[in-house]
Amino acid sequence: MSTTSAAPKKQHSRLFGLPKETLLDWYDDMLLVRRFEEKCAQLYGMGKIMGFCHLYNGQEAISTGAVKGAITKDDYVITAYRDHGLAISKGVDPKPIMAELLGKVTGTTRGQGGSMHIFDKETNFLGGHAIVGSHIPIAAGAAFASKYKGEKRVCLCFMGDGATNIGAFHEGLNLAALWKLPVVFIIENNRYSMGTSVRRSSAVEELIKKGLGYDLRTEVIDGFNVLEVYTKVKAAVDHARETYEPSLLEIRTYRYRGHSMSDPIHGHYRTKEEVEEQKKYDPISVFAEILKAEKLVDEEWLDEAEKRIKAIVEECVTFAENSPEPPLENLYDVYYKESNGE
Ligand SMILES: Cc1ncc(C[n+]2csc(CCOP(=O)(O)OP(=O)(O)O)c2C)c(N)n1
Ligand SMILES: [Mg+2]
Repeated sequence: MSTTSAAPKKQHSRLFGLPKETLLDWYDDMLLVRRFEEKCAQLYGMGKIMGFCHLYNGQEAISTGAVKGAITKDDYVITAYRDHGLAISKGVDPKPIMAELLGKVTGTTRGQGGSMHIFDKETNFLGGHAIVGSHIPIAAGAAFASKYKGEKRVCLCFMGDGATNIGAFHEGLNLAALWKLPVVFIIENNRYSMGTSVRRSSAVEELIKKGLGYDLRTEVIDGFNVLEVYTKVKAAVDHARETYEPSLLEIRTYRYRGHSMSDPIHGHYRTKEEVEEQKKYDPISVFAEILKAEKLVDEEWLDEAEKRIKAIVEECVTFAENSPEPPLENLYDVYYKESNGE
């Protein structure tokens, strides 16, 4: 045995041995999602983004920990209409996302899908679905395809708390459990579906209990801590890859903005104080504090990160604003694809 072996590297136990570059990359990703959404709110106010637009502010630890952290490019991600953050964390170029929001031909769906329908074949981002719960059986289908072809791809299926009250949720979970499909169902429990709290809409408040009816592997996760999201989602993904067995995860989170851009931030269903109280657990600040405590970053680095991310968001806006609108003859192009019989 060598007596001159290098001294062991300092282990950051609360950082799960993750390399510094990875952690800083995750910080950038969370910040990009936050600043991208803030810019969307601004552009919406200026009338440059129109129609439905649901922002992800407050939920960034989920997209970064689960999508950027716990899966690979080959894995699938599918979600509902609150989709910008998950798309960015999946590696979809944010410039075409912004162009899609502005209805430009360079957008991810050639400007004809809008905010709720971000798709990207290249990164296996399967959308962007406006009908609550409709994508859950589609997730089971994507996982079925993976298993049928003998691939090892896992599908991460995100949904809101409200979606767990929809019939398609139960159909999707049942088939995934019955056929042992490699899908991880993730409830982003932000406590409200539009203006209705979980208590007023679900027979069980602990949504995770809904997995017991299908004998699913279940786990509750703190959605304010990106590291916890990463480790627990990764465990479910590894399990799905090895055994083809699905899981149901409930990530407890909070949305800072109104349900969509046309809704008030608190309205009558929650108080301003509640929103302010929840902001004390802001996932980006929580992560910044961890990184600082571990001496991986300082205030100067954090300021630089702000500048770096601001420049990326500005590039997205310039790209989108300088892009043309879709020509009229494209009108039916993106909706149907002729089958070649395969
Ligand atoms: C089948 C269906 N019913 C109703 C709606 C209207 N709707 C749009 S979003 C929404 C709330 C869903 O809340 P949740 O699943 O918790 O997701 P969140 O918005 O909190 O991310 C409703 C009822 C819809 N789009 N589809
Ligand atoms: Mg909700």
